[in-house]
Formats: sequence, structure tokens, C-alpha cells
Amino acid sequence: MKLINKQLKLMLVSTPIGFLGSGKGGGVELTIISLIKGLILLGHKITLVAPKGSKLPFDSENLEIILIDGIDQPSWQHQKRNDPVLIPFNSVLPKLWEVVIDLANQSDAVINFAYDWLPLWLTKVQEIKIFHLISMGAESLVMKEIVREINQLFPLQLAFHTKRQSKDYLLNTEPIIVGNGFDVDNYLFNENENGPLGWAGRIAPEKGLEDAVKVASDLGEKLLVWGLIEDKEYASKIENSSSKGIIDWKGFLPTIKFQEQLGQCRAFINTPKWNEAYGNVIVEAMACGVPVVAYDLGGPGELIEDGLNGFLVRPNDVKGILKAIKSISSIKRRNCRDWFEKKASNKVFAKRVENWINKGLNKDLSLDLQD
Ligand code: HBI
Repeated sequence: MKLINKQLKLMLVSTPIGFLGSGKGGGVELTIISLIKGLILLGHKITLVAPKGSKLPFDSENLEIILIDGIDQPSWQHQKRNDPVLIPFNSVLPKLWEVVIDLANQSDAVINFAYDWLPLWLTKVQEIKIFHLISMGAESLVMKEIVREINQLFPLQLAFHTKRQSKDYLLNTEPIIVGNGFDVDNYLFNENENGPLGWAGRIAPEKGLEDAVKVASDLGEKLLVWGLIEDKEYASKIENSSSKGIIDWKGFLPTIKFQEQLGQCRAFINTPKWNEAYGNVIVEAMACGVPVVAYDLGGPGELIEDGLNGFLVRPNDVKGILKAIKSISSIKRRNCRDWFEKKASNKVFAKRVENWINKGLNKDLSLDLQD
């Protein structure tokens, strides 16, 4: 039977590693902002609980924001696999969840975006229905353990961006995959085919920038590089080992400026050295009509349809990237934009999340999740 689109009252809880808009949350900030917009478009009411300083680029009478003060949670990306869970002095994380527990009975469901132990553990001990969008691969043992445990107890309340990301957790149930989504209005299609090469991401070892630089130097052309220089030593090592003028550092730009420059590229290179959970930047490139050449690893391997919106290359095969770049003109730029609108707009993403929540609330297994 057709499920009427009952209005849901949803409480969304942001990442504790930095306020929304600080850029410290990386991809998960983009996910939260575009999902809120998509869920409001579907007619739902949203309460966002986030660290003080968080702000959204829009407001709506269907959106209430509750800001909580406290010390940022250390990022798992800067901790080691076997590290214990740390709770700093005056920590924002427990404060966020005290408010959630207090107010949650006014919502149909809570959706957690923090890649943290506490909210996952709370699922076990709280009556409130907490849903978790897991935003990374298994970066820490203690996180892998709690994700597996909660998946065992409440399999309908966990979702992942991609199948490959979920594989890290060795789950014994079919994982719920919701992909990701971006605000269509923020990205303009650019049909120019003769632009430079581009690369974007946090400048850190797991992102493999050095490989893209090698390709650009082999072709004797520059590489436009956008992103937060998170690891200065790594960045200067790459700078010093490449000939002058190859890397054009663009910095971390707001989406509107980023997409304007990104759209001018004839190809976007993606060189992950880790199990990238999704790969926001490659979808942003496709949104602007830029075909992507990516290592077949993690999320990018699920988002690139070889020959349609880009090319997949064996991981660490720099020669393979070079070869793919040389035949990039065989990809129609319009196909990249169409793929984006069909699979990764905030509307289709919000629809998949709405299905996921309804399925979890009604324990209705018949609800088939869109792919
Ligand atoms: N670390 N402790 C912690 N909590 C998070 O929510 C978190 C993180 N590291 C990275 C991160 N979130 C996001 O940048 C990625 O999941 C996208």
C-alpha cells in the first residue's frame, strides 16, 4: 500500500568535533545541511541539536536549532586504532545528548551524525529511537565494536553511505545504504571540456594527493588543488618533490566559490589510500559536469560508473590514471550531471533517509529502500 507521507518530527544531532560551518566536521557537515533542506522539502519538522557556533545557510519555520556549549570531541581521524574513548573536561558530547534525552519524547525519531561511542551506546539504554548514519569506515576498534553491537541489537537503526564502507564492520546483516546528497541549487553545470586537472580533499596522507601531482607533472600541466591543509608536513613534502608551478593551491573555499572553479576542470582526479566512506568531492565534481578518474577503492568505486561518469583505476596505479585522463573526452559531461541529479541530490537522499526512518519506526520490512 502507498505509505502516506506522514509528517515526521525529527531531532538531528550534529558532530561534536566542531560547530557546523567550521569545516572541522568535513563531509558530515555537508551531509547534515543538505539533508535538513531535503527533509524540510518533504514536509518534515526538524530540531537540530549542535555545538554552539553552528549555523545553517538557510532558515525555515520547520527548523529549530538548539546550540550547546562545551569542548570539542577529539576527532577519530587524529587518534590511533586502539585508542580509548576520550571525554574531555567540559565536553560538548554528553551535554548534547543530555538535551536530546530530555527533549526526544517530542520527536518521532532522533538521527545521530556523530561518529562517537556515546550516542551508539545510548541506543541500548534509552527508550528513544536513535538512528545512526555512520559517517566513516572502521577507524577505531572501540567504534567498530560498538557499531557491530548496536547493529546486532537494532539493525534497522544503522545506515551507511556506501556498501564498501559498511564492509569494514563485518556485519552479519544486510546493511542499510542511504548514499549521500547535495543541494542541487549550489552546483552549476559547466560544459567546458578543455580546462585544467583538479583534485580536492583534506590535504592528508590518506587522500593520496602525491599520485595526482605525479600525473600532472607527467603531462607537464598544473593541478588545481582545493582543501584544508590538515597535515602541513605532508603538504610541503609534496610541494618540494614536485617541479615548480605544478600545484596551484586553492585552499578550502565555500561551496559556491569551490564549485565555480571546480566546474572549469576537464577532469577530476581522486586518489584515496583508505576506505573512503563516500567521496563527497567526486559527487560535487560530477554535479558541475566534471568527469572523475578515481581509484577503485571505498565509496568512489561505487559512485563512478566506468565509462559513464568517469573511469575507475586499480588502486595506486598512477599510470592507469594517466591513461584514463588521456581519454576523458569520451565521457559526456552531461552524463555526470544527470547521474548527480538522479542519485545524489538532497531530494533523493532525503527520500532514502525518510524511507529508512519509516522502516525503522514501523519495523516495516516491506518498505523497499531505493538504491
Ligand atoms: N571524530 N570523534 C569523532 N566524531 C565525529 O563525529 C567525527 C570524527 N572524525 C571525523 C568526522 N566525524 C567526520 O569528519 C567524518 O565522519 C566525515
